[in-house]
Amino acid sequence: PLARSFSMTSLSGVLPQWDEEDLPVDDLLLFEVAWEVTNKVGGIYTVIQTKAKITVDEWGENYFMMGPYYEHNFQTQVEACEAPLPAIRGAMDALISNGCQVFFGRWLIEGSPYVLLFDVGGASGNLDRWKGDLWDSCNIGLPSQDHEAGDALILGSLVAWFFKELTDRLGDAPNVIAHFHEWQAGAGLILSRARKIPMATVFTTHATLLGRYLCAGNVDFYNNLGKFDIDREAGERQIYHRYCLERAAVHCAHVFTTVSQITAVEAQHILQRKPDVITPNGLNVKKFSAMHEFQNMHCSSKARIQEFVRGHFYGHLDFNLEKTLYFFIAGRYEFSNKGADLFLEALSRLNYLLRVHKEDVTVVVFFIMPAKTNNFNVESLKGQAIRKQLWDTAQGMKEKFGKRLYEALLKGEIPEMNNILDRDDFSVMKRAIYATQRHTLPPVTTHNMLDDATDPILANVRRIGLFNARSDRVKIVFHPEFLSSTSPLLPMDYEEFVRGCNLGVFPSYYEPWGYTPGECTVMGIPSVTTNLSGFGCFMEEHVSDPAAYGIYVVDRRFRSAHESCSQLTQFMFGFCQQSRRQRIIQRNRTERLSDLLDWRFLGRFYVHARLLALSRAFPDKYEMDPMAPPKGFRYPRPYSVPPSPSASLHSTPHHSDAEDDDDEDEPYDEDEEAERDRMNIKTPFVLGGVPGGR
Ligand code: G6P
Ligand code: 1S3
Repeated sequence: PLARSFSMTSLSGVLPQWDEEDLPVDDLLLFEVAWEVTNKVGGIYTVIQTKAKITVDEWGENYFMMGPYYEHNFQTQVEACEAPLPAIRGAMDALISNGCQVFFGRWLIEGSPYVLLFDVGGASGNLDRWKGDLWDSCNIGLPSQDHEAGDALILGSLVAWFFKELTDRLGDAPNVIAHFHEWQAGAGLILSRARKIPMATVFTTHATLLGRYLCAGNVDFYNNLGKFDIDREAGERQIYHRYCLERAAVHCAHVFTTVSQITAVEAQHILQRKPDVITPNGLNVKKFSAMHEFQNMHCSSKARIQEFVRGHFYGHLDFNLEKTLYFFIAGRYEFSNKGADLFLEALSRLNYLLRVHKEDVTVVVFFIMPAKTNNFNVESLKGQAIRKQLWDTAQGMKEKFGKRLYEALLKGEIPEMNNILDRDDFSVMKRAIYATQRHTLPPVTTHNMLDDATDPILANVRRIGLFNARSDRVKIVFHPEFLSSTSPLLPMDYEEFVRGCNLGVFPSYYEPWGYTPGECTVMGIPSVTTNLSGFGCFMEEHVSDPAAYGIYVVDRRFRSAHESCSQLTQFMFGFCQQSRRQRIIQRNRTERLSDLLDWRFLGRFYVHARLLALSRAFPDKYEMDPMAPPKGFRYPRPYSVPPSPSASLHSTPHHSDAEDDDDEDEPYDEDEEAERDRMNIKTPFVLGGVPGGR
């Protein structure tokens, strides 16, 4: 019986209905194992955490996450409780009575999933014995100096032990599905399979170990995928044992999945197995009741970024903030893997183009990538202090002015405007203005960098000469620390900052998925991505004309570095030439793609993988046509975009001159267009692409 039926429909209506068979979840238990459960390290945490809600909606009390126990994480994120099933309690007790610590509770995130956490440190006394067990079962040896691999083995041994105890107690029903993420969880899968534990297994890789290493070096990775001697490459990088764990886990799993098409190609070569299913990463998308709420939020967040800019560029504010655009790149500081190299080169070209075309647009570009620092630098702090002082001076004058005006009005007089402020007031104001004089250029970085001379961003800024000179139309702010709402410089959290920007630029070279452009999309902020990132490939596959929706995909796979850089420059230059009204229209379109990135839509690929694993592990009980993955889908081109590119600027929300009115401030209500797109109706009247254009 399909006890708990699960609906993945009812999104925008554009996305297809899902008619795949539901899983009989009441007869099953689902476990997901990952090093990042309650333990934030990187992107896998985002996957696990955002997916929890829909998985709990589907599986209810039959869903459990497993990961390492850290006291601090447990105390701050987990509410301890007793496991609901006697078999789980029994399996836990078996481990506990042998001196291992296992903790159970509800993870306090949306969906409140159950978590089972294993104390890796407390079980480290068993490491040598468990290394022997691993060797006996699959001939993989771990060197003593690799503590991370050692910890992964301890977690894996505890997990496999737990599954043995559990399935012994459960007998034939309910059946267990165990889904393992990334190589750190791989040992649990290898040992479970070696011990023939009766359960359906799925393994998902979020990046291959060797792929990441090779790309970070100076290697033409994608053109040589089939040519690497992978064993030797892994050995030379001293990751042979980790690579063996990863590859063994991939081959042991009933179903192997990865997060994108591009990583599937990589996995096929580097791990020597073609993924059975692509499981793209989604987000837990929240819709506002008012459709344009996100536009208002852009406006208020942008105002806060403008405040920072007023301080940072004090004395150099000769550019119009109303015509200033904010671009940013953010993420872990992997200079070339995340495409910061290409971005800087393209910014240098953009600066040139804006100058020679005498554009009045200024672009302030933020690099939010953590590096080693010794706190904020004096010049940046001083900038904010001066801005604050000017603000306080203005407020003080406003008070005085208002009081005197009020007194005069009470007497029935119109005051003499020239006398309403006295000489002292003017002195105070002049002093405040003198304080804004500076003899240095506004700093490129906000912090004292420890590796200033060798830092790759700074070294490249020096090479291209983007020092925030008055004549530069592209200004650089390198913030080498993740953002925080308590910062004295830029007191905003990441989400608020993204909302206030105009364009996220993520020209990655190695990016199995890449959450950053997806996060921009669901907030209605356009972004640049590449066809070497999982997200970029996904958008190209599922959206006709992604650029019309504010997703610019740079071709880094089939073009030379120089050509990719030119393309990125053109995307950014084209973006700078849009009017405010066009940007508003484009943001509306971008935001409409969020349904596509919602777990309520993308969760179906996980369901498919689980069903496939069940049909392979228990073929007598579960049947499935292994050749029938969830149906493909393509988001239609916005109908308001004219069919011929001649009528419009390529890759912009195609427009007419008539609406190139920069002062046009009110958000263009695109509801009507959105509705037409939903209903697949052609726009009845289109003047230059925008319905109702004047
Ligand atoms: C939102 C607001 C508008 C504001 C605009 C700024 O759409 O609703 O009031 O003018 O943002 O857009 P911009 O692209 O110039 O940052
Ligand atoms: C990986 O994390 P990363 O930033 O090291 O996994 C993420 C989640 O699947 C993915 O978004 C990212 O591209 C990978 O690289």
